[in-house]
Amino acid sequence: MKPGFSRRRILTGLIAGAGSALLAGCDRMTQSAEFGSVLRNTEKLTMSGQRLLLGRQSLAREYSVADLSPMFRANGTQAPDSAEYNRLLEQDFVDWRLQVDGLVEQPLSLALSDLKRLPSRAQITRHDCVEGWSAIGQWQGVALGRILDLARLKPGARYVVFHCADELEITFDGSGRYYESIDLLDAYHSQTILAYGMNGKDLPVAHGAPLRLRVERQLGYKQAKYLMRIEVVSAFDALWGGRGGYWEDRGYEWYAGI
Ligand SMILES: Nc1nc2c(c(=O)[nH]1)N[C@H]1C(S)=C(S)[C@@H](COP(=O)(O)O)O[C@H]1N2
Ligand SMILES: [Mo]
Repeated sequence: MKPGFSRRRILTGLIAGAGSALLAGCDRMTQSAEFGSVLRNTEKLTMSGQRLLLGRQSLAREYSVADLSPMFRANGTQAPDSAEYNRLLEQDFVDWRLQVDGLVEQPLSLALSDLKRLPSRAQITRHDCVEGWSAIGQWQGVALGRILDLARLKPGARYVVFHCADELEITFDGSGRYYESIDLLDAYHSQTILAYGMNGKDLPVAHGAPLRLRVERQLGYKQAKYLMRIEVVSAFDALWGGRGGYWEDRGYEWYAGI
């Protein structure tokens, strides 16, 4: 018996229990070439299961101002120590640009003021770190989907990679560069934003200034801070450790659903 068999049965059970709208989505999924490999991996089963049960675009819970945590801990890098980042910070990020490239028709180079001119969204959500702490904060920014639409995805686009300014501990791959990636479903989720504001102020350095990702249905390490470049790719195995993120390359799961 192939190892995927029992998982397949579980998933079949999920499909049988789901409504007809979900079934339409499942049918499309079954037809896709990747379906077999999706089933081979428990982590991806979690992803499929979450999306089948909760719906592909279900929202993370949003809170009210009264729920804001009085103290929102900063974690990981709290100030990138590169000369380049410090120069940008000293000038209040006027020279900072977000590069958008890869599998796009129109590569972009966006100033913070460009991003702030676009329609924005504010959301109060709970951040859950894998280390076991949570905090509720308000985030304001522009929908990632809007930026991708401006850049116009090319056929073959599947993942969005976030390249950050900071380096953590340099290990096996000769780099400690922080990076992350998400798929297009999460990229176009309505709560997935590039945030330049936190709790009504500019995003503080400790929390990722000038721009960070908020992808609300996943754990803290997916919320890449200090964004410099967004790259659209068809696969991420050629990047750094090949697993799609700094912590993923060090053993954490790529899909960190909560
Ligand atoms: N660039 C970068 N992004 C990062 C990290 C980091 O070290 N560098 N740490 C991650 C982790 S593990 C968590 S829990 C959150 C912490 O976000 P906060 O500092 O705003 O609390 O950022 C995530 N994004
Ligand atoms: Mo974390």
